[in-house]
Amino acid sequence: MAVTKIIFLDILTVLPVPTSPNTWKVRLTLNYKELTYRTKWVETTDIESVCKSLGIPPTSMLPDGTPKYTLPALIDNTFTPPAVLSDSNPIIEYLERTYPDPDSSRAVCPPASCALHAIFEYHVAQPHGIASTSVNVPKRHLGKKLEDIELKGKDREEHWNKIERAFDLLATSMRARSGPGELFTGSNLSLADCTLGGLLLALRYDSPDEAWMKVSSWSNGKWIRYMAALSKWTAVE
Ligand SMILES: N[C@@H](CCC(=O)N[C@@H](CS)C(=O)NCC(=O)O)C(=O)O
Repeated sequence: MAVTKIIFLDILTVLPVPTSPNTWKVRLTLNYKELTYRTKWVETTDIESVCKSLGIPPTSMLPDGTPKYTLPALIDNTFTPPAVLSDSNPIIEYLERTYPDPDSSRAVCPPASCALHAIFEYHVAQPHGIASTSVNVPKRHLGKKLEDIELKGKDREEHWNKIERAFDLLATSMRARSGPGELFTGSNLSLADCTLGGLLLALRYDSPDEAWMKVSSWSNGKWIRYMAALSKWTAVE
């Protein structure tokens, strides 16, 4: 039996599916590229020790100056020495560089799209962007307890209205593209889809009764169609 050379590190949850937007982002890419990989599931409390033991670099610094370790991470043993990476965007760029699709129109992040993708990332993926939308997601980004940040009553309603407007704006921008397909560039996956798709998958599994219920009722069903288009690449082995 062939040895699986790519090890993908994802966060173990109590659910049978991952709920991290950033790990989903990379999983979507691995699946889209049809790469063979094995998931190493890591408990949240073990991320630092596992990363350190495997030589995976930290992705940022904590306020006290100590290194912060996060997932996703990936080890590719196809090469000697193996490629050892952390941080979703560098991992996706590595996969793109190392395993390009022979059909260049299937590229996830073509070099010409880098600047646009960086802007998208800034407005959508970072803690101040749409990613701060779900009342559940910020606890991961900001390291705060849910009960300390949870909005209530009118504030919560207003927050959801703001998010709905942001999603409507995205849906309107996506309608401006002619041609078939529900994704940002049509039917193929782009980095923007990995980012937004990762966020929506996390919302759907993490908050099915509130966040996903709301999002799926917005923008004339756009986000239901969007998720259906992504479903080809959401398998979790
Ligand atoms: N910039 C990193 C951020 C990754 C990140 O924040 N991962 C979260 C899960 S979505 C994590 O590992 N959190 C663990 C922790 O904060 O202890 C990326 O894009 O991969």
